[in-house]
Amino acid sequence: MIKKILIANRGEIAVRVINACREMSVPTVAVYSTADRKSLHVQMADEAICIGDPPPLESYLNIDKIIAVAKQTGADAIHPGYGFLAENSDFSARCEREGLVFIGPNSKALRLVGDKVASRETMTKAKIPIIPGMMTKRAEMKEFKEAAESIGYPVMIKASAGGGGKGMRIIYSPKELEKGIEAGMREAKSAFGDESVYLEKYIEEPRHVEFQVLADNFGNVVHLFERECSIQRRHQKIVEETPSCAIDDELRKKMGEVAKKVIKISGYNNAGTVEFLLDKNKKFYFLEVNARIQVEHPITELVTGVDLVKQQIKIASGEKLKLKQEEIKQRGHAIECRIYAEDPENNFFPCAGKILFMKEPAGPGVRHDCGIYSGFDVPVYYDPILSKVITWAETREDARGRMIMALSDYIILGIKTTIGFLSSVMGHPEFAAGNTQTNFIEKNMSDWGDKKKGRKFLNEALLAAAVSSQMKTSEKRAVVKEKAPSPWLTVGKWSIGGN
Ligand code: MV4
Repeated sequence: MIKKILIANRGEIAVRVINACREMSVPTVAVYSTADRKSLHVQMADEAICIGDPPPLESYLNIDKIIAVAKQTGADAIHPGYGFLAENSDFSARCEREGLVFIGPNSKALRLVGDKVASRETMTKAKIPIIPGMMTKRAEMKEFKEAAESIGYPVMIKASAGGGGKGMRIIYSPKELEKGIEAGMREAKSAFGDESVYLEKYIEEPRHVEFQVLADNFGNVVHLFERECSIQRRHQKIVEETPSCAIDDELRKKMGEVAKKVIKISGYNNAGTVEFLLDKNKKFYFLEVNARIQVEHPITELVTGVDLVKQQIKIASGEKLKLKQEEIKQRGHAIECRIYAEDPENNFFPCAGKILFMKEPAGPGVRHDCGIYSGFDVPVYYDPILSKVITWAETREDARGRMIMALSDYIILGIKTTIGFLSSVMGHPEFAAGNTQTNFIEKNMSDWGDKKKGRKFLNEALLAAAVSSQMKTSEKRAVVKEKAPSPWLTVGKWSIGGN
């Protein structure tokens, strides 16, 4: 069994992982940058070590430093969360060499699934359906032209080392191709350090349906059904739900089996997500494997009752999967809304700053995975995700109703957030009807900012004033580390008399 876990991440996912460790009585080590001294994950972990300056390369991406802290604190395992080092095969390999357990897939599988063209080749051999397109990278311009003709326009340029939509572009006609390829290669080089690009048939108005899988170190693989993540903005998911309205039980079964096969032939272990695109005719294509715990994992946890982070830790400890495919069922419906520190009235511009007041949503069927608190200063250096609201109910309509309530109860003052925008998405008749193709935001929400502009949120200003004095006493305690839990640690800063 793992004795102590270092969490190589920050924010809500670090908090989520620490909570799983606490439930399993595994001690935790938080690492943090100087911008995160007062972060929630630092307060919650049993130990916390500062690893450097705010820029990610000097802290959360600093492999040498993180390995050194693991050794120094006696942590024998590292959970990478999502982002940062989560899908870095060099980091996974380094942990393997140093005798540390990387709570994620082995480095070989990680390398394979990180190379889109290589994995397309592997999948073709195994008769996994993939989007028609090129099977080689590093082609000459002439070969790109021939490939585009045989695939048929429009085509899509993708980076082999890419994923999550970075570096993609659509090409509608032969005259755009050459410039597109050149630009795509430049972009891929600067984003991934690898200029390899390839062409695929462009699928119009697809839906994004992904399957959660768990694989132990003994070849046992189960899937935990799908998540639909079609509502995205510039390749950033903002709403996810399960089950998907777009697939029936027959298709669900087929895609689940294909997902497991993808995992088996990749030699993949631990938790993973197999992404598919679903076209208008309900034909599905394998897209990529996301080799990490994902932001949207809670919706799967709510409908299946399986704690995915605990499963990750058990698998990494060398336990066999106890879950049987027949026993995993979807019950009810879950929706997740991601709360970002962004201004939806100003093109989703990131908004760092101090949170003057926060009231968390709560109630039956409401889960709040959160990395912030009243008084916390959101740093500018990292992904602006603050928290996630996840609701569960027996039906989609009731889960949507609970989400609308939860979002209206949720107050964050001091910085701009996407809460109001998400409320509008939840209330939109097209969302209510389940019309969640990937162009949902452009099609239905593009005038949202204009509608809201000029409105004065007087209530917010009044609330801010009212709570600002209270803030002085409700500031979170400094980091205090004691072995035994004590009520004095939870009361916050206080004093007798005066202010
Ligand atoms: C595509 C596509 C259309 N045709 N590939 C975006 C994320 C990345 N994992 C793959 N993506 C897409 N790949 C082909 N051949 C359209 C998208 C896409 C998309 C996919 C899922 C959810 C939202 C999306 C938004 C824009 C484009």
